[in-house]
Amino acid sequence: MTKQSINIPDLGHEKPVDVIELSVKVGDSVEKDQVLLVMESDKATIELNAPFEGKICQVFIKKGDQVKTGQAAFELEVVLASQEKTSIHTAPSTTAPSTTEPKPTQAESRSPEPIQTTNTPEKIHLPAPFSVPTPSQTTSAIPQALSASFAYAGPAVRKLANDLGVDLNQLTGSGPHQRILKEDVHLYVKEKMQTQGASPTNAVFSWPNIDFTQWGEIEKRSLSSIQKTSAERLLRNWQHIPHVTQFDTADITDLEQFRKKEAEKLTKQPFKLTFLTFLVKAVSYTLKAFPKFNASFSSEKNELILKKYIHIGIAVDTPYGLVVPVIKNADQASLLDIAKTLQTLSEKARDKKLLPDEMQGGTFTISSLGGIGGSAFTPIINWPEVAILGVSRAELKPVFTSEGNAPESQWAARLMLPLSLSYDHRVIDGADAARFTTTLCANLNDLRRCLL
Ligand code: CAO
Repeated sequence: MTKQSINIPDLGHEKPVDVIELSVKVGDSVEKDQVLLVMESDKATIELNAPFEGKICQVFIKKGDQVKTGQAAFELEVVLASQEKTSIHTAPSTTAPSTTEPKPTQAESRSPEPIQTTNTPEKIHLPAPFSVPTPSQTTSAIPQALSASFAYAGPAVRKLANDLGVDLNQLTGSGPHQRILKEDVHLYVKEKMQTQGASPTNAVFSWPNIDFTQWGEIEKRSLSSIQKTSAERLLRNWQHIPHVTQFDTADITDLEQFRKKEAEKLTKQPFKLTFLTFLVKAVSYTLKAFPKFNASFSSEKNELILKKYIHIGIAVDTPYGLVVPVIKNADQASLLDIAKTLQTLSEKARDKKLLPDEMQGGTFTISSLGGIGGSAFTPIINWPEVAILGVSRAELKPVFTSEGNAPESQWAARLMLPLSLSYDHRVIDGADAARFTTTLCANLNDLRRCLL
């Protein structure tokens, strides 16, 4: 036995490449030509194959590492018979093996030099002894010895599997000698999607890597931890809750006049009486009449959990991402208390000072983009809640009305507030949603109804 270092082969350039698959571990027995690892440059997938039959005694790199030409990758304890059989000397060579090469004993007596082996489809010129087996060689050379840890597949199939996030060891190939084909990968993904559905936890799909620099200059920005958490939750909620969005428009002309008048009296206070305050009140009151919207749904037990408390979550836009502090028992709070709490929570949110308890226990969320603009949007439900209200910018609109003191119907300029209610259609019917928004609009139109 002789120990042999196996290095990353000449990649043809100085740039590091990613190790996308490590097919062996310390102690594994490997066949000659067995794939030890797969690297991926921006242009090609490159395999590093075992130059001899043997046992892996050291692994110097791991999946995800970036490696360069000449870097030590493995140490292999070469099986002597393998060297005898193939008569391959241990130094890199560009010439074909010769039967007159020194005998293994002689090879052993040399100071072993690192071997650079590879199987590169595109760029790298291989020393003949270590080249890719031809299909006929493959027939005999890819044997039963292939263990579960080694998936037998070509570079193109490995690249496809990597792009789709598929572990090739989970597949049985339908090609000759169980070689995994592209069709096998596609079939596997299709079956997974059908049996498990797509979800963050059982995803078999990942977006292919694209090098955008090929079209121009770019800048990379990492997501904040808040953004990462929101991204995961939004994806989960969007995928697993059947959303429908009901749109409606509330006439808030009178309410806004009242708000402005009252807000002027409070200018010396450390908080603002914003329109959102009134909305929280109106929503809380409406939820009392529509308990299904103030609930959670257990799909496992097929039951609706109706909550006797009303805690309103408010989506707050911060430089670090979206957070949702909660106004507890909003139905019982006065308008001034709601205004103060809103102010405190949104300041804390922007200063990253919210406590976990201040972001938990919400029963219904309001996402207000009205201060920014827009006419409608489709908010994503904030699980475990079953509905969320999106609020867009109020606008003066001509409305045909017969209400008020007008002797007969006429056009009037009214301040109209667009509302977008997304709800979980498993537990809320469209008719319920239309009733909810109609009632909410009526309550906003005349907030005195909330005193009843
Ligand atoms: N129509 C017209 N004007 C509105 C309005 C509406 N629907 N809502 C608010 N405004 C006005 C306010 O009256 C205020 O005007 P003044 O400065 O003249 O008084 C101005 O817009 C700014 O309001 P605001 O945004 O500071 O206060 P707010 O109480 O309306 O909202 C908060 C507070 C925390 C909800 C808001 O700052 C925020 O972060 N909104 C973004 C929420 C978000 O990102 N949602 C998306 C979630 S999904 O990605």
